[in-house]
Amino acid sequence: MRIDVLTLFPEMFESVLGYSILSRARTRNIVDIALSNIRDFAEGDYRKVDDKPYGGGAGMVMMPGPVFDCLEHVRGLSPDEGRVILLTPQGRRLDQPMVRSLSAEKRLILIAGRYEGFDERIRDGLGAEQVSIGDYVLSGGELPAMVVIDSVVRLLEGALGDEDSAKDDSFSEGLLEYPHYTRPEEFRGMKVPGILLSGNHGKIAQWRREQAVERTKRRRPDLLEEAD
Ligand code: 6GU
Repeated sequence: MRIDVLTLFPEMFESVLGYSILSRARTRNIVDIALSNIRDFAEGDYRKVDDKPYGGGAGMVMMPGPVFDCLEHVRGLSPDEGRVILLTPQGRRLDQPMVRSLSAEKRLILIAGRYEGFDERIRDGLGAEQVSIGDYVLSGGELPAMVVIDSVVRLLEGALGDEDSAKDDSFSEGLLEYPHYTRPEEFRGMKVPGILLSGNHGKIAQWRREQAVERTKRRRPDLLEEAD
């Protein structure tokens, strides 16, 4: 998969992309992530990318020109059309089914914005899907773009080792994940459930399923209504 990111702060991505699963997926060529700086497409000595809102009001608005020009340039970097996603709190809320659908694409183009908002012509004219990562406000689209990248890349073939398969993850079947334990068998008076030490794989699978359902019922009853 190829992922292009359009941002005013490419440096913000370096640390997240440089560790663990994402770093390994990049070195194994499972994903190619390219960062483009929207400011490189701004005009004038000051390379201005934002301006005051028409009609007045607080804050600055992201100008359409640099974003359109940057996207046009980025489109030409690869022959694949790609699914274009604008990160905004006004978008459709990201969930695991959406992550799965994004992970099936050959190319994603993510646009992260800053300031009080985008000029509305960015939403209208870019043909981008609008995606939010939840009902709260962040200072920009960079962290949401990193959330999309992380959640998508870990589903790509070969991104996780065999031992840490994604199929049992929380939400993978619309349920929260069952509880995990490792050594020691007893820690500060808290014991590992006996069933996990029994060696009975059928019973263990059944117990984990029950725990997942029970935990989802208690913590996220909203998920159970949609689960298989
Ligand atoms: Cl995609 N952007 C910003 N600025 N805030 C958010 C968000 C996106 N998703 C949730 N909050």
